[in-house]
Amino acid sequence: HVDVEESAPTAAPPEERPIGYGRLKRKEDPRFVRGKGNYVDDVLLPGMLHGAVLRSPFAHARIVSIDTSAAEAHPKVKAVITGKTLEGLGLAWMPTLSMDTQAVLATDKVRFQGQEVAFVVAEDHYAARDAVELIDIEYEPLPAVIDARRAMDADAPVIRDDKEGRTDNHIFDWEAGDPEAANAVFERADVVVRQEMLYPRVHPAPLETCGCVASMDPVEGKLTLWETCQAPHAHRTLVAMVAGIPEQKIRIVAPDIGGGFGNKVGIYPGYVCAVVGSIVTGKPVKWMEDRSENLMSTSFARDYHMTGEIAATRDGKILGIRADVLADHGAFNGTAQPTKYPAGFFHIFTGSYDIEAAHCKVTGVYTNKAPGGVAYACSFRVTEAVYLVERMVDCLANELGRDPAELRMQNLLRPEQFPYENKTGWTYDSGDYPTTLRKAMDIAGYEQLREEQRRRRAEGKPMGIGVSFFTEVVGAGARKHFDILGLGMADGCELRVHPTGKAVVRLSVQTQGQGHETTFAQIVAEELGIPPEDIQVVHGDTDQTPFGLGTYGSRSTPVSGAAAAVVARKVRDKARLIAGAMLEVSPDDLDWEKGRWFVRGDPSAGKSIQEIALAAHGTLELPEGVEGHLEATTVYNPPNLTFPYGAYICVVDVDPGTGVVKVRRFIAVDDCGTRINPMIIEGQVHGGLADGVGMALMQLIGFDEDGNCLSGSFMDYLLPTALEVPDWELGYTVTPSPHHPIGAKGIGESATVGSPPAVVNAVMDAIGVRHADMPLTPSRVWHAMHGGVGAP
Ligand code: MCN
Ligand code: CUN
Repeated sequence: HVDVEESAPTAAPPEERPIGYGRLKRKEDPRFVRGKGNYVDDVLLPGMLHGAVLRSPFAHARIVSIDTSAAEAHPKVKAVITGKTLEGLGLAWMPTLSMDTQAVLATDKVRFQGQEVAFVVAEDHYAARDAVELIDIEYEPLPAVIDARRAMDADAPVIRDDKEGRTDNHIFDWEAGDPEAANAVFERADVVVRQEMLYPRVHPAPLETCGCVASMDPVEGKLTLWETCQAPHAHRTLVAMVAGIPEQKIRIVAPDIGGGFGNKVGIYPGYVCAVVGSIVTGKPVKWMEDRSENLMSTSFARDYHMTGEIAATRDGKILGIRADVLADHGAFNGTAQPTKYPAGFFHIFTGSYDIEAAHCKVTGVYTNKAPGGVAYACSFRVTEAVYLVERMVDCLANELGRDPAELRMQNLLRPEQFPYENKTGWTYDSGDYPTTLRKAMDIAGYEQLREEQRRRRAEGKPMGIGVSFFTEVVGAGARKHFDILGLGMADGCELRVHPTGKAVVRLSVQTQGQGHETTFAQIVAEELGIPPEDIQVVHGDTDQTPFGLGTYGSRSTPVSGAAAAVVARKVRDKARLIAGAMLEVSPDDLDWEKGRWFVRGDPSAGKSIQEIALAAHGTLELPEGVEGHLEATTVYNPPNLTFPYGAYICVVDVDPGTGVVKVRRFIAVDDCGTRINPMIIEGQVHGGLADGVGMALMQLIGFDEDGNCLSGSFMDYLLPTALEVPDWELGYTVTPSPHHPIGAKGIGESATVGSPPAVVNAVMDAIGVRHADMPLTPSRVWHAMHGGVGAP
């Protein structure tokens, strides 16, 4: 049954009417709530062995010797794999998503604490762990580079001396915008505000850690790899290239995924080791990391040291923005981003404002920390960009003594400026920013809140109101401009309507909790009039789905969602030809209404899509040029990205005695164009807002000066719970994307991107300080209030 919630806004004007039954309950949830999900760790194969990784205790050390004899003598151990073993197979190093190299198992040096050094395969998980302890390694510790700002010092130890001729820790310099134009506006500006800020290292921390089951069939030579993975097809191609296994003999299966948040985009050494373990032992090998391994060694996020500058006239017109960034990429440059853009999409840092000039410069460096980067619902570094510009606008408001909402209203792009070409090369597709900000202010009761704040201040109770307005850029391709390791970011889709009128749609993207099994059925349902429960969504298995680059950067709806709409329209066009033959009229004389073709002027003479499907598979004489059956395929290559946006307002109370921040209210008005399933959208926004509160107030992957990771468990790396977050107050506006077939933009990362600056702006507003860095823990807030760290 189609379960439409009472509150579905069915009376809304057409452009606001959700797609394909709106608030449909998630088709995937019955199996999750009944404990019937099938995660990688649920995969059990006959004779399966278990792997465990030995990791480096040092951040930087030379490996003097490795003695595996005691581990090999363990009665349950089947294989011990070291860097030496892999060297023999040409697999000691693998390419990263940024075209760098990463050690699979260390051979020469370890370069971060937690780096993979050896891999044990044993009969059970416990034996594998025990045997890891039996491996004896002699290390010669080296000085470590932990602070990125020291990475380019003349006396800094060279981390990547594995690369020929390397004498420093520099990775890249990259810039966007026009430096001369920016200089010119900064010179004639009345006011220039400059602020340094750190977006600290954080971690996506999905509830399910990373892992895989590798099964090499020695007879067929076929590798099946069950993986926690956001991009199965890209992984298959990579595995083929790295391991030299022919691509048609590789099957990647991403079963149910317990959260990805960017953590499951890349390939980790454990996956490669499990594959090698299976080849060596002739048995399937499972490897699943634990929580500490996940936090310490897999893809982190952010770690951007930023200096922002904003130039304005005295009456508050923003003229230009500049940014100078030092990017800490850890020991191997493993960030996931399109090849052309080493700093991801950071150059959207001009935000939502009508400015004259902009320039940004980003330098990437190696440090002795875990590799990865970009991950954690970031839309390829849009998180950092939005944080920078939204903090800078507040710094400007502070300098000018202006209300931050009013200052934003003055500078926001106006609806008639769209499509808007910004100063760093993006073309914003559509937007009505002032309406969205106004709506957020109305829901918040902004004027009354300011009143209340004045009252409370008089009583010595610090209360803060933080505003942020963000523009995101999601939905890469086009393939010409956006690729990962040379693979263009376009996505295939296949749709078959079976004889009984039930359909199967096959996607190249991969849900990790976003609800694709529901929303993609809704897209097809909207286009064909087949009810969503009659449409099966297949994804996450390279043997069953068309090629495409997977789910990250909130690209599923903008790219794969578009492919689903296009393929459904192809099927509808074919159905028209068949309906013409069935009704013995010209297809040109047929009109479509949801679910059926009928004769123009005679609505009673028509054929439903189900009747047409049966006829397409039956004995009907099909018209010239029409093949039997009812199916289609497509590859969607987007003409532009989509630019969702939103206005967020956060209200906090700060305890003046302890510095504890209480987020009292949070208002979020998002615009993701046409809304497919409002309930799922709200869920995405709720999750992202919680992430934002977490990053702003409590999350940090920290290190001591020797490079020991101080955040290796959930005792130290804090995830916000229901106690730390308020009841979210959501609103929305709808500005469809003009180039997307159904007008939808992405939503999966909007709230994570937009909310941290709202929280930080609120805390700064409460305590009357210009800037303090995240996470705003009680001690940091207290010190900021009392003129310590972070005071202006
Ligand atoms: N949607 C909709 N209407 C729109 C836009 C989206 O109904 N106009 C629906 C989509 O159909 C989809 C969901 O909202 O079911 C998210 O869609 P989209 O914005 O296209 O994002 P993706 O599906 O590509 O998801 C990726 C994004 C990313 S990159 C991270 S990181 C993140 C996020 O999604 N990871 C998540 N949200 C997550 N949510 C969960 N539960 N788990 C994760 O790992
Ligand atoms: Cu940056 S995390 Mo999401 O794009 O997979």
